[in-house]
Amino acid sequence: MRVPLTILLLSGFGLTFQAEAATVNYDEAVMPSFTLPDPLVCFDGSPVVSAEDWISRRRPEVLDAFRREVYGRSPGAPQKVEYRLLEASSEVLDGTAIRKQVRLVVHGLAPDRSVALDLLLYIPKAGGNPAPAFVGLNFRGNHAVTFDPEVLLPQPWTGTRPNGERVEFRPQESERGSQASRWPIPMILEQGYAVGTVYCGDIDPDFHDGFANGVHPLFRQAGETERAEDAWGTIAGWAWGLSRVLDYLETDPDIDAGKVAVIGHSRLGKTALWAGAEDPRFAMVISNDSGCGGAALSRRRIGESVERINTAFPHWFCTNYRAFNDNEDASLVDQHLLLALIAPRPVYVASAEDDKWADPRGEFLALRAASPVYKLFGGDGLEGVEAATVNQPVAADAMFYHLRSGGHDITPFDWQQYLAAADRFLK
Ligand code: GTR
Repeated sequence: MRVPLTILLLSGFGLTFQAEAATVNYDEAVMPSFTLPDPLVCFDGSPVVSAEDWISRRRPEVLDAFRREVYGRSPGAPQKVEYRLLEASSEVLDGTAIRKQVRLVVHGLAPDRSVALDLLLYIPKAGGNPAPAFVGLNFRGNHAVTFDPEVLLPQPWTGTRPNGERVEFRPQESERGSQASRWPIPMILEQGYAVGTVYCGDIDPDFHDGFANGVHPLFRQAGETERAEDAWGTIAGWAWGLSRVLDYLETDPDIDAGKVAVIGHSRLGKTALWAGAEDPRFAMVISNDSGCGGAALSRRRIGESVERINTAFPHWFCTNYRAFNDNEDASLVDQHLLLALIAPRPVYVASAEDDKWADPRGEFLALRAASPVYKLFGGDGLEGVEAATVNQPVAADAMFYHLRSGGHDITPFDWQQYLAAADRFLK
């Protein structure tokens, strides 16, 4: 049974807050009232009057607030990365495309520490090189995004949860192609785009282990024992990994690195948004069903809440984010400001009708609330749009949204819309 949030808050006992933590609200009628931080008012109360003002004063402070309060602070580009071509073929997909599998060996502060990110890249032959590209992380290994038998299995890993429980990832041949419906590679190539992907677990395995594995230990200072409250979490680690992929793409003559869209579904959609906010080299940013901590407004507390996400996934965000458990109004930011950080680059937010956990309406409203920033740059905003009709994309210059019928997934329908939007900016 759902207990309206207001009743729980009015009853005013400590215990009720615990009860509230176990409650998920999907009803706007009992949503708490809130005021979103104004994109065009600086934290000191001064107005933002121009695009230059946004770039020089407001954007840096908003970006810094997201680093401090939400995702944590990532290191800069690593000092040393090696690129190793593991495999390549110019005769894939009936000779229409090139495949490359490149290992990015990323070194940390200590010379003996590194992690290996295996990038799977398909490049269309038609249309002339260099090609614009889509880049995103995948959930289960590069071999899962395609039935292509030449795609290498990811490296296995093992780890330990704080309670001592062992976690293992042993990639299986039988999983080849198991996520292929999410990656319509022939369709993307036919439309003239390259597509690149890395298994997210190459960057940081997705479980809570106190940041013992993945990229985080690479940048731990010698003797450092305590993690800072604003130290980068796993989503920031994944986003940082996407920037390393872009570093590589800048060296690949087959790719137009100035025309790379970063894309992600769900937790990897949160990641795509943060990658796009942190790294302005991404020319377009696409969030598919990213929900809480992604495109959805946190203050609505519809579906997954900040408290729920911090409890279920304590490794995704920085420790400071927990201060906003059931206390969203105390944050300097909300997720519309994350979308605003992408301006004036094209941003695409997509939701699915039945994906209530991700709060589709909250995703739409966040995008709409980023409009004033896009308008500063001379674009149109979505302010006039009340709601999206199912399966009918809406756009205002560089801002795109659709609400697909169906559930939490990324489908060929979603990709068709992303490709059409990309055609307007990346061709
Ligand atoms: C859910 C999580 C969501 C979303 C999703 C996914 O369990 O609550 O925030 O990230 O996983 O990544 O599929």
